Amino acid sequence: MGFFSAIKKMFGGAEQADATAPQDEAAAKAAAESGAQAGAESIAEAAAPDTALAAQPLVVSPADEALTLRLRGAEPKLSVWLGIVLEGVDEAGDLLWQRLFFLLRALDAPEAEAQNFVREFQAWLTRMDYRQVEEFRSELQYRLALALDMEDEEDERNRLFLKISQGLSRTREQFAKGLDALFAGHGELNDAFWEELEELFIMADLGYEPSIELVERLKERARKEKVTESAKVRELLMAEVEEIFRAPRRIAAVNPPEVVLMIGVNGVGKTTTIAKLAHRDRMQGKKVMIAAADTFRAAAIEQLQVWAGRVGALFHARTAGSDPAAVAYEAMDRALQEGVDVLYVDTAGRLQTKVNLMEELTKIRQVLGKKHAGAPHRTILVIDATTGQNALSQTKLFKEAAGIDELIITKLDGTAKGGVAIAVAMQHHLPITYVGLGEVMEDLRPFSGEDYARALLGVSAEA
Ligand SMILES: Nc1nc2c(ncn2[C@@H]2O[C@H](COP(=O)(O)OP(=O)(O)OP(=O)(O)O)[C@@H](O)[C@H]2O)c(=O)[nH]1
Ligand SMILES: [Mg+2]
Repeated sequence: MGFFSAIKKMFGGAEQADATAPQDEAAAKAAAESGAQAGAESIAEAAAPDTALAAQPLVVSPADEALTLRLRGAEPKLSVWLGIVLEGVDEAGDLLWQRLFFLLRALDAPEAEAQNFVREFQAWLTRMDYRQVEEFRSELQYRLALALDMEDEEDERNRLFLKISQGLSRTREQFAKGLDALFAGHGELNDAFWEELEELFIMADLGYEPSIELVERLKERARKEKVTESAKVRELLMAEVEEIFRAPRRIAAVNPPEVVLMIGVNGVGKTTTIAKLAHRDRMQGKKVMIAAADTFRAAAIEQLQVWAGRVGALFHARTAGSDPAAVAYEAMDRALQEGVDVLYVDTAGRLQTKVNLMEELTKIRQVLGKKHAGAPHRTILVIDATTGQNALSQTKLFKEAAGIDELIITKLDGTAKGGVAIAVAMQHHLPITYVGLGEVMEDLRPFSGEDYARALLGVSAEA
């Protein structure tokens, strides 16, 4: 999508906005007017009567005009715009829908997409039973950022940094404090300093070998950059951690449907992470299918079905106890026939039957690839940060048996073991693509090594 260029044009630099304003406004108005009529019928049949959207007739009232002027004069940030349109709106209702349409139109969103966005948001509010703006404002902003493709913008990046920073607060507390004490206790770099640093890494759950390796890398960096004071090591560490997370680029091109295989031991968050990823895709207008190739428990299949329903994804399953590879095969077939953009395949995570589990994964991979060349395009290992060192052996095991393209680290919120991300990335040279920072949809966020390094070391965000 990418409406951001349009947004910048409309609300951005004053001179430019003035020069382009008349055309933009006229075009937006014309688009909104023609869309409002076309949209009215589809809404009438799709929405329940009590939540029917009033397709706005776009009579420019003085209030709308005032709102337009304020948006134009505002700092070009989604949070600021949202703040303006939500002024005086305390709960879900006609005024909220009206204002949301206003914002989406002002941001040049095609009418059908605006209608769809509001309708889906209403359905979500009903399901969650939320009424007060306070309860859903954050989710609303998250959805807008995804739908408008604004996640890379400064505003969202700051929000993300804040989230990572909050999530890592317990890890940081332990780590940054230790670093401060270490720097205070040593002026010049010497063996005692490096030994203490190594201990600190081990305590932050980096693991024995990775800790030794990291200290070696820092020594090398200090030598190259001719650093002799301990106080400078914080900067070296920041640069090194960023470097560790700089994973080699992979070919992103896929022949649709893109197939994502989710693997990991039980309880790490595979199923909820699929739901969160599917939600992101749906917000970006993709057609998604989720396959329940975890056929171990009936409850697991039901859990996935509920999630698929919530995020608006197609769902494919068989009864509990069925062959997981057969489920994957059928889902692949359906995904191809129904023109799905992304197919997520959930798998079971029992490690106690290690050999079987790995054989099962191999079989799933084979049937997917047989039906659709190149599939699975992404095999994602989900690891739970709270398991600490265990994450390292899990990664090794799955890498050898099934192959891994990406890592997602969940439950970074509230753990003091966040250092494990560094250890895994360093030992296995795998990209971390997302991190889980809580249980709700917006808590799955793209991973940024730079933000992670800053958050861990207690350095504030830079744009
Ligand atoms: N705090 C927190 N909880 C999370 C996060 N991700 C997942 N969870 C929770 O972890 C629990 C297990 O998640 P599931 O998605 O069922 O895990 P799974 O890997 O599918 O588990 P099995 O199907 O049993 O193998 C759920 O209660 C989730 O809400 C996260 O990032 N933070
Ligand atoms: Mg599961």
